[in-house]
Amino acid sequence: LENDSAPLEHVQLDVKDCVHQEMGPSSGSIFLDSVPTLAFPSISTADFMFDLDKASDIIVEKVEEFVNKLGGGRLVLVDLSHKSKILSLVRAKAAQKNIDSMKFSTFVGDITRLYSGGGLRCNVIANAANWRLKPGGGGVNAAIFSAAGPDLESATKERAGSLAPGKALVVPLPSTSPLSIKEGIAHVIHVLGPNMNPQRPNCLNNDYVKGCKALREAYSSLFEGFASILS
Ligand code: AR6
Repeated sequence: LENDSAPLEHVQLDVKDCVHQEMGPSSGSIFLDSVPTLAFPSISTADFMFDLDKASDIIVEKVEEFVNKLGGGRLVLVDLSHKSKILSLVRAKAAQKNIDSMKFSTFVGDITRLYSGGGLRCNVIANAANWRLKPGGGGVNAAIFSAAGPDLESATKERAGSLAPGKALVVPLPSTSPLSIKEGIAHVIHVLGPNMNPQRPNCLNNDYVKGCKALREAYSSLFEGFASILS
């Protein structure tokens, strides 16, 4: 599952158990086709300027808490670049805690092209949303709304008009959406993380007591949302 060029100790697959080792859109990948998988970006750590070291602690803590409550479900943290600091931090900390790499791993790629661009099958993706649940604004939010087309905006609107920090909203993606057709995504889970960027609404002004609490809540809401889809 791991496609990063960094050391593979955390994500080493047991090759003898793998039918395919290569990943690509046409090869069908290893165990991926039937395993419910949530791909999620690191919430709050880019536009919202949350401290990466603190965020990586929280991601690993929450993954560890939920990974065994998800039955067969898997979690994959995604970022765009092989140089992603948050991916390196999380990989190192997950390895230290011996988190099962079949249940949690990291992946470098565009979250809107995981299957077509990277051969990774995910049926659920998370979005680092804004409080209005609106398209645009840059980052992963703009990418997901743009790739999903107007279907995502209308399906989101039907369920909620806004989101509070720390909360998540599960939205079933209409099968007419290009993200469903091309990538096999059935649900998008919007998550609003805490904001440390003074240029954005509800800035916490570096209050990391509040911020860490809200980020923990955000990941709990996200993983509970994924669990609710599985059950
Ligand atoms: N695929 C995978 N990961 C991505 C992609 C992508 N296409 N695009 C960005 N990332 P951010 P935030 C990574 O800024 O900090 C928006 O304007 C990125 O490298 O999208 O929670 C919303 O409207 C980083 O690791 O989210 C909100 O107002 C992670 O996704 C605000 O930004 C999150 O970066 C939310 O800010």
